[in-house]
Amino acid sequence: MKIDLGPVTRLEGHLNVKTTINNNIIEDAQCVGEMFRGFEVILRGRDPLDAQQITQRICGVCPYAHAIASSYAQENAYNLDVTSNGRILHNLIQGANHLYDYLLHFYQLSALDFVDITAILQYGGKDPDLVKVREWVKAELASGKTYPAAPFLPRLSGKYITDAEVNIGALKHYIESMEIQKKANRASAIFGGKFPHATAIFPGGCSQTPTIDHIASYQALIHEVRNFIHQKYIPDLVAVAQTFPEYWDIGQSKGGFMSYGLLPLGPQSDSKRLIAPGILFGNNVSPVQLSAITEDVKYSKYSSASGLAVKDGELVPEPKKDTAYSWVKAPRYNGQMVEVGPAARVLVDYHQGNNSRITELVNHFAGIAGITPDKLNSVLGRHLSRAICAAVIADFVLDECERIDPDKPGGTEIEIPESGEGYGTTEASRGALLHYIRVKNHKVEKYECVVPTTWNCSPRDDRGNEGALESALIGTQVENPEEQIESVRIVHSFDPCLACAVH
Ligand code: NFE
Repeated sequence: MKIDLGPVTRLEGHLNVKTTINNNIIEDAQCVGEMFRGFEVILRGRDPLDAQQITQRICGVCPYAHAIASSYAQENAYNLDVTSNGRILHNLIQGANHLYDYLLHFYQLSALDFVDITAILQYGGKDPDLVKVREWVKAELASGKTYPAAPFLPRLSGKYITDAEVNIGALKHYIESMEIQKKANRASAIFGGKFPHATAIFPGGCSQTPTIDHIASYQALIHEVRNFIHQKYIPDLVAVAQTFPEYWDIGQSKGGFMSYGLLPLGPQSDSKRLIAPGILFGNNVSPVQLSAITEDVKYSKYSSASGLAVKDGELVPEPKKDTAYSWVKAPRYNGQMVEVGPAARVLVDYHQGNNSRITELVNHFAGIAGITPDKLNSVLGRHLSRAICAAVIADFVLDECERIDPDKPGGTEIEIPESGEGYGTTEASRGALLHYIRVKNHKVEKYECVVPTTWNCSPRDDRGNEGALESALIGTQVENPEEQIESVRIVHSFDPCLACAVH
C-alpha cells in the first residue's frame, strides 16, 4: 500500500513523505521537498555585505542562524579581527533565537501529537485563557464548518495523554509559550533588530553599541524565558516521555551524527564552543573536515553535476529529471549519511565530555527515563535534546551578558577585500549550518549554503542510500497505515524546515 503523507503540517515549508506499507510496517519512505528557491543564484554578483541580510530571507524561523553563519564565513573571507563584544552580541542574538525556536517547536509544532486537546471541553476552572479556548471550541463544533477548531482539529487517530489535568496544563502552556517566545525574540531584537529579519547583524558583530540598559533588558527577558523552560517546558516534556516511553525506540536514524558546535567562547569564530563540534560514528567522535562534505543530486531535480564539494556547488534546476523526486539535494560526509540537529549536538558533545552541564543533564534525564544515552537517537531523544540545549543556552547567554564591555562598539570596521573565500559553520536550531562565500572583484562570485534540513530530509544519495529522516521512518510499525500518527511524530521530531532545505 502506498500512502502520501503530504502536505505534512506543523512544520515549515512544503514536505511530502511517500510511504510504502506492508503488513503495517513502513517498507520504504521518500522525503520530497516540493519547491525550488535558488538563494545561491540570487546572491551572485551582489555586494558581499548583502549576504547576511539576504540569506535571512531563506527562512522566517531561523533567520539569525543564517545571518550568523554568513557573518562567520565573511569574517574568514575578510580576515576580520572580531572584538569580544562583537562575538558576544552574536551569541546573545543566536542563543535567544534557539530558546524561542525550541518552545515554538515543542508547543506549537509537536505537543498536539501527544496532548489531548479535546480535554478542554471538560474544563471547569476559571482561567480566562482556558475559558476562552473552551468557549471557542464549543462554538466551532456547533458551527457546522467542515473543519471546525482548526488548527487543533481534525487530528490523527491514535493514543493521546489521558490525564485531563496534564492535557489542560499543557494547553495553558501552549498559550503562555507564545508570550514567552515573544520575549526571547525581543531579547534578540535589542541587539540585532526586529525579528524575523534583523538588519543590525554584520560580520564581526552588530551595529548596535551595547549599553547597561540594553544588557539589563536582555537579562530580564531571558530570565523569564529561563523560568518557563524549567517550570513548564521541561515538566511537560517529561510528562510526554512518561506517557509514551515506546518513543525512545521509535524513529532511529541509521547513520552517523554531525554537529558544527554552537556559540564560540572567544572572538574568533573557530574558538572552542559552548557545545562542541564533531562527527560521531558509533562511539567515535572526530573533528569535522569540511572538505569531506559533498552534495549528490541523482535523485534531486538539478541537472548540475553530482557529488560536488561545497565550494564547487552548482544549481541548475531540472524540474522534469527522470530519476529525481525532490528539490532537496543529498549532502553526505565522506559519502555517508548523518543526522544533524539537537540529538546530534548533544550526542557529539556528550561523547567528548565537553560541556559538563550537558553530561549532567543527559545522565539525569536518562536516569529518570531508564534509558541509555544512545536512545537520544529517537523521537523522544530529539525532544529531550532540545530541552537540554535550552537549559544550557539560557544559562550561558545570561553569563555572557556579564562579559560585555558596555558602551564599547558592538562591531568592527569591515573592509571587503578584492578577493577571498571563507566558510562559516554554526548550529541552527535544526542542526549543522554551513555557509561558503567566495569574493571576486569585491562582489559575491559564489555562495553556497548547506543547511540542516537538507541533511535530514535529503532524498537518496547517488548510491541509493536514504537520508536521515527516510532511514528513521523505514521499519516503523504503524497502527493505521492511512493516517500514520507514528510517522508524523517521527517527522515532527526532526522539526523539518523545507524553506531552509531547498533554499
Ligand atoms: Ni528554516 Fe533552518 C534551522 C537553518 S533548518 S529553520 O534551524 O539553517 O534547515
